[in-house]
Amino acid sequence: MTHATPTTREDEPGQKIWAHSGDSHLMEPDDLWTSRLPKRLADRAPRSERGEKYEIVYIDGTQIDRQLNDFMDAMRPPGAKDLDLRLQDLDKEGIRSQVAFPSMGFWICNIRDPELENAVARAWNDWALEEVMSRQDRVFAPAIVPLMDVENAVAEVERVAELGFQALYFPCGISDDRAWGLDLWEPLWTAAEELRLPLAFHIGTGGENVVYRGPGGAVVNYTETTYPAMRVVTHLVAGGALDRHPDLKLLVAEGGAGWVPAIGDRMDEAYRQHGMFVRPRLSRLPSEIIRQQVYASFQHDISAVQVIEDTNYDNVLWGDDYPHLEGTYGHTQETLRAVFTDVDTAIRDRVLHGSFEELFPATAATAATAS
Ligand code: MZD
Ligand code: MN
Repeated sequence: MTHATPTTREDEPGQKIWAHSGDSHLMEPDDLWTSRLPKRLADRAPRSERGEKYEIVYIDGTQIDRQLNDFMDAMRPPGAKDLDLRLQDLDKEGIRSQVAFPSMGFWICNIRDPELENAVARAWNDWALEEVMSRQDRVFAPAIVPLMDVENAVAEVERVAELGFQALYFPCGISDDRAWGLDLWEPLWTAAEELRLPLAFHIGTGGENVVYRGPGGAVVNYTETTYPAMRVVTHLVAGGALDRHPDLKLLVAEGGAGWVPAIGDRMDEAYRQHGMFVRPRLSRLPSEIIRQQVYASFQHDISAVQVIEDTNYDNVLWGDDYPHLEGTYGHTQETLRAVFTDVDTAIRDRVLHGSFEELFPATAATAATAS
């Protein structure tokens, strides 16, 4: 099932604005791992239990997340767990394609046993391929990479590239001894660049999500999830990984985009004013590497679009964050009209189609043939 995106970008008033989504989510079935893994592993895979007030997520016997029930219940559009209903939701909201991140799969990076991590990650990738991607051409998932053993990570990256995956999912949070800028990841970046697989980091992963319970907690906690995303960009740019791999692209999903050119300026200032301490030296300024290789997605932020004109940073993607509460389900068209009112058509095209199709060229092909 495919749908025509408007041939002219100038939408008549009231005509639907079509967009790709650079940040959506799959909601995994409860039996994803129990139906695919031997019992000795399935019993330790991510599972959630609903208590009086909280939904608790356990991995390998330990609690790794706790969400207020009514918060989790609020994230339930009709298509959350039903692919056919999801495609109907996409048509209603005006979404052409979605790169759909994990939900429960986000917790795999918390697993500390390499065998369990590898089995759970591979099972998630097989499920996404068989149950979602092979059934239609508008929703595709970034593959989960088992991170505990880099050689094994490279093997899974090569396997999923062969299977047709178009991106790799990474958690923003990581322990200091395995920080993303360290050379230990070099084989992984080499493989991802050679296989043209963008690194798709998503906020709110790899660490605690509720870090403060005082006044303003919900707003503080939400904003706090942006900071590890900034750290990913600074480490992969200043550490030289993106400079060494100029064809490697980095997407930071759901962290907003207005801060990206600003962090480029901060890094340029450090690179110049603290030049005597800078290691490694880079072949380009940090802000140039960011402009050429770093992409970011937002849902509602006005600043994400405003910065494009003023800073010439345009690797900005819009995302529906479907079916999560922070997304635009139910008010996508109103959001797109509000965000893009009086915005240059070329900039709107870039944010709603161009950046996405640059990151995921295969979708450009299907979008072009949409009839
Ligand atoms: C993937 C992460 C995003 C976040 C965390 C929230 C607001 C709160 O009673 P208490 O101890 O829970 O504290 C009360 C308080 C109101 C302070 C606290 O509950 O802040 N609640 C909701 O959990 N905020 C920061 S936002 O982490 C990035 C965005 C919201 C959805 C999010 C939590 C999703 C993500 C991401 O890893 C997950 C997942 C499967 O879907 C949701 C939940 C779970 C975590
Ligand atoms: Mn998201």
